Amino acid sequence: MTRTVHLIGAPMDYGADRRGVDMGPSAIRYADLADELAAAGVEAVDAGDLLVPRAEERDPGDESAKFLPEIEDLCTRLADEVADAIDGDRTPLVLGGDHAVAIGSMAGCARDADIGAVWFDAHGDFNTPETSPSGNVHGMPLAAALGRGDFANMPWANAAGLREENVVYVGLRTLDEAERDAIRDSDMKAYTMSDIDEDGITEVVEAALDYATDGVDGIHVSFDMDWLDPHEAPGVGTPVRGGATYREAHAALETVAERDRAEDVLRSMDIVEVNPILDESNRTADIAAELAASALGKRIL
Ligand code: HAR
Ligand code: MN
Ligand code: MN
Ligand code: MN
Repeated sequence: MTRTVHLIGAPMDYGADRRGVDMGPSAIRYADLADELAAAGVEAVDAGDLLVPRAEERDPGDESAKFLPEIEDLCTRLADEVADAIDGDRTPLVLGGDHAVAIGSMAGCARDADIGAVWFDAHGDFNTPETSPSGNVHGMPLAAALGRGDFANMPWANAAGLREENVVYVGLRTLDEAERDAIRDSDMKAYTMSDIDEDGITEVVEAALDYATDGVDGIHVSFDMDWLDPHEAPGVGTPVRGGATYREAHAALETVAERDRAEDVLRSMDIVEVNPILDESNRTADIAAELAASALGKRIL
């Protein structure tokens, strides 16, 4: 049966310091996303963008987690739409926006199911309002989903069926100190860039998928474009050198697609942190569109 992809734009930048990621959904659509998805053999239904009031009209509020009420509002709506799409046998593909949108994606994905998550990111995104050095919520989505720290009292942010032992990082390369300790003490699995150097991307992603899919109904794939090396994908707000190559990124998501073909594991996905203002000729958005297609089954031959 042909897969139906339910596209949702989440043009939100409340979670990041630098403006611009709110233009991510437009840039990714402009990068021929529809053609890429057609080439992947899926049917795509574009549900348009969620409405997001401009950050300038709002007060950042509490410095320890800026714009949290605004993020709650957006993520609550996003979670409902993701859950409804999955109910209707569609695969939500959320276009960010900063990574805080993943709080909504995961809450929706995990509403009536046990899920795992595969987190492609330079960063750990495991700060809490207590540990965050910046107060930027895009550095916190996994802690929010798992109900860590202050997030324990925020049911809207928690992904009910997300099991910590099924959360896997791929290609980490920078962590804040408290974040590192929290990840070490957790039941999550973390593969760093060094693991990719040693074992190769395909082996690492295969192992990540084994963890993420173990005993659950399906997985959410969260893809932060800053996982790629900044030479490949310059249009991101918080670049970190030493990232994945273009080929590694495709190989990673082709490996996800292959597992999905065999075991039907992919419930939802988001692609986040594309910042067109910092990009070169929409290159990062272009790659984002291509990577979505790889994850959803596009093959060369
Ligand atoms: N760890 C830092 C913080 O919490 C930086 C967060 C980074 N940004 C992201 N997340 N793009 O993946 O402030
Ligand atoms: Mn991130
Ligand atoms: Mn990141
Ligand atoms: Mn292209």
